[in-house]
Amino acid sequence: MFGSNLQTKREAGDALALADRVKAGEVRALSRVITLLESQSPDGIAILRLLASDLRRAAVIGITGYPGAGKSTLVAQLVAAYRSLDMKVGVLAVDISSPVTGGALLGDRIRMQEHTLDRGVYIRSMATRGHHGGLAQATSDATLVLEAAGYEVILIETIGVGQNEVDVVDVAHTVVAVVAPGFGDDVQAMKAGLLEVAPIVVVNKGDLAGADSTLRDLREWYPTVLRTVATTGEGIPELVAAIAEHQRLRDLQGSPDQ
Ligand SMILES: Nc1nc2c(ncn2[C@@H]2O[C@H](COP(=O)(O)OP(=O)(O)OP(=O)(O)O)[C@@H](O)[C@H]2O)c(=O)[nH]1
Ligand SMILES: [Mg+2]
Repeated sequence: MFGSNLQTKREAGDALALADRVKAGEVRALSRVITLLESQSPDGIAILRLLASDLRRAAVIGITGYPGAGKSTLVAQLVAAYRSLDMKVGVLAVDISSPVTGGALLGDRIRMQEHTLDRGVYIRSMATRGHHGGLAQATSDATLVLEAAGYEVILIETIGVGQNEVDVVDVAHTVVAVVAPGFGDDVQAMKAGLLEVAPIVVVNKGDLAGADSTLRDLREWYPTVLRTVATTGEGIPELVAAIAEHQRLRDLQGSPDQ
């Protein structure tokens, strides 16, 4: 019995040490804690409790939309934009292995590569292992860990099909729905789901034919519809401004959940 008490004490000490390292912004510690939380380990949950007492306020932004719409490219641009404002940025890429575009994880890595040497940027793929609900929990937990580690902006990329869109809405303060021109029926389907919950709609690939008619169509339905070209950065300052405006209004309303 004495032995088990000692072990419990040591474990508590380990948890405390790990929590302190996260608070100090140590990347290896925060990666370790996110991994613990992904596997729903009791240690991870204990550490999360220690961190929760010391939260700073990060802007949590969900970037969601159909496979291949340009979400990762857009996220890389947003990372650059927030870094130029000298903010520490965390990226959580959820459900990145889309069956449609295939090998997207590698693609994400390549597009994000320019940021991986930047100490002010943390990029993490979240493993979902197929169970719905676990995704929301692990992503929400990881967001808290990043917040405790001093990240000021947290971008969550997720594919907005099926139930996932509900997940990102639960976690993010601002959701940006990304569509690309020529998605036709998909855009119609999104109107009934994703677009309804996203205060900001982005028509990315604004350089492609059909962008104008997609913009016109969506502007009849939604107040904030922006055109971007993620590959060149066109429209990114306007998107950053729209996100800031949404967060400002949200803060004014004093949303009860954060
Ligand atoms: N022409 C054009 N191509 C773009 C634009 N943005 C992204 N792309 C291209 O579209 C492809 C998909 O981009 P991603 O950023 O991987 O799209 P994604 O939505 O993250 O894809 P998944 O993660 O697989 O859902 C890539 O080949 C990009 O280079 C754009 O504004 N214009
Ligand atoms: Mg992607």
